[in-house]
Parts: sequence; C-alpha cells; structure tokens
Amino acid sequence: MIKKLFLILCSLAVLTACVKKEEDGIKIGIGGPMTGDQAKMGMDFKNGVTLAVEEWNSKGGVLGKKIELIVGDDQRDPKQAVSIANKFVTQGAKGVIGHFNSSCSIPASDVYNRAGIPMITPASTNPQLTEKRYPGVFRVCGRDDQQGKVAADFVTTQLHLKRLAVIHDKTTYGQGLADEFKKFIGDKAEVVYYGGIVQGDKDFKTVLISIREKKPELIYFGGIYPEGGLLVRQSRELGMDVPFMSGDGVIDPKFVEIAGADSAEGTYLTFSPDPNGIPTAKAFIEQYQKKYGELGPYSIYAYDAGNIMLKAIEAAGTTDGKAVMDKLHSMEFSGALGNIKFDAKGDVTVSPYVVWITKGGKFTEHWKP
Ligand code: ABU
Repeated sequence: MIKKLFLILCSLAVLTACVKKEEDGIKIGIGGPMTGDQAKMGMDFKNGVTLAVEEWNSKGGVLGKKIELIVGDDQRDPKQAVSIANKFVTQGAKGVIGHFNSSCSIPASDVYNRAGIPMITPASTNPQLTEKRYPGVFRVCGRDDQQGKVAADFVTTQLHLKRLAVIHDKTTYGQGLADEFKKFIGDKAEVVYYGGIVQGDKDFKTVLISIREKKPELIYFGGIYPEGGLLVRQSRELGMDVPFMSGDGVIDPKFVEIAGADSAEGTYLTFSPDPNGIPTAKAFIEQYQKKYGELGPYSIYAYDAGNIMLKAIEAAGTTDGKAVMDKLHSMEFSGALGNIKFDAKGDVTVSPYVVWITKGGKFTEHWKP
C-alpha cells in the first residue's frame, strides 16, 4: 500500500514537472555586480534589460513564450561570476546579458562558451574578451584599445602635456586601460609615475604623496568610480590641483558623489557620445526616466543588448545557441543607440569614443577626435 502511494506521488511529481516545463518561459540571465560598491552599474544593467523584456512580454514574448529574467549577482568578483555563469547554465538560460567587469566577463565567457549559450556584455571593454574568438561572445560597447587611444590623443594633441602619472586598480579592465593609454602616449610625453592601487581600499594618500613628488601635469586612472572618486577627493585634500582623467568605468554620478562636485570639477573621462543627442534613444530615455529615474552610463547599452538577444532568438526561430549566435553574427540590429552590427570577433563595427568633462557636478561632452 505504502509502495503504491509512493509510486502515485512520484508520478504526480513527474507530471507536475512536465507541465511546469511546458509553461516555462525563455530564460535570459543578467550578470553583474548587483550588490557592493559597484551595485549602481549592476542595477543599471538590470533596469535596462528589464525594460526591454517588459516591452517584449507585453507583445506576447518571443517564439510564443514569455521571457523570464534570472538575475545573478557577481559582486564584481571573478570567482563569483563563474559560479553565477554555472548557475545560469543549470537554470537553462538561453542567453546572458553581462557581465559588467571585464575580469568577470572573461572567465564567465569560458562557461557560456562550453555550454553553447550566447552572451552580450553591455560594458566589458577589455580587448581580451573578444580576442578569444568565442562564437557566442559579443559586446555592444567599445574596447579599451579604442578609448585608451582617444585619451592619449586628447592629452598630447589638445592639452599638450608632457609629464603624466598613470595609476590603475590592478584589474583586467583598470590595468588594461592604463596600459593602452600609456602605449598610445608612447614617447609623446613622459610617464613620471606608473603604479597600481588595491580595489576596495579607502585611503590612497600614500600613493598620492608619491605621485605629488613627481610633479605630474595630469593623473590618468584606469579603474572604476568608487576608487576614482576617492583618488580625486584625496588628491585635492593633499593640495594637488592637477587634472584627473579616466575612462568609462568612472563616468557615473556616483563618482561626483564620492569625489565631491568641487574636487571632481574639470575631470576628463572617455566614453561614447551623449545618448540625449541620438534621435533613436529618445523613447527609451523617456521610458527609463519615468520608471527608474536618472539614466546610468550603461543603462541604454543593457537595453540594446537585451533587445538584440531577443531579436536574434526571434529571427533564429529557436533558442538553440548555435542558431542564435549565427543570427547575432549575420544580422544588423536597430536599437536605441542606432544601428549595431557585430564583426567576426563579436565587437561592434562602430564605437566612437569622445572626451567628456565634469562641470558643476555634471558630465558634458568636451572633445571629439
Ligand atoms: N568598461 C567599464 C568597466 C567594466 C569593465 O570593462 O571592466
């Protein structure tokens, strides 16, 4: 009798699982730092992709199924990113939007590649990510060999500076970007200081004092806004009034909040052009601001990445990873940022970088190469 009851219960469990599987939607993972000191970037990702998915679901989803988002918090930690990637695989994700940090996207891409799941990062700019030539790895942002060059060109041809300090946060992105900047500076200026700081540290005065002794005319930083903000604030506290320059990891209102608007004044940052000047971005910006408030630097990239993944699934007519990757490689996508096409490596064919300046606590476009 007990055995019979056990068998009935087992059959019911299997039946429920089958019915549930039938009802399941198409799962898309979002990976990024959802908590911790870079959580702002993770939330910008989540908000951007959520907006895209809500629009698709309001029209019936994709391939006749609703889209389910599964969010993974990598806490900007490469090991955690790999663990999140494995979790997405186990959960049956058919595509991943992420991660934010290059140091997370690169090891996570090994997992997605093995599992045959396409990934699109909205923000990981280190060249190594796509140099691996994985067929399912894409980015909608540019690369650090592009933004490092624009920064170096600006410093040498516009500011005409000759003594530079270069610091980085020892991460794949931060050190990689600092090295690209230094490479493109070449012999056009002297790098009088080069060194790393530790991500997560709060007191950079010792390193700043060493830099001050070298009398640089500009400090270039490869890293993210939490450390960028503290470096700028503390350099001003030490009486250093040299200009500060960094990249896309720093251009966020959080940088100004941490540095203080007065200290941040005049900071140069490389990033893509202002989306407010892109006609196709208008509807997205309105919707985003209505729902989430101020646009983050990578919100629109996350939105476009989400839409691109779903358009590729729709065009493939299946969630089979290889078929979706083929569509990602062959199609041209029109998004909020304009038209996006990927090259053979999975990089965007067009990625213009410009120099922004911080004025009155706000970022404005300053120089176009
Ligand atoms: N590109 C901005 C910071 C994210 C990263 O590439 O690590």
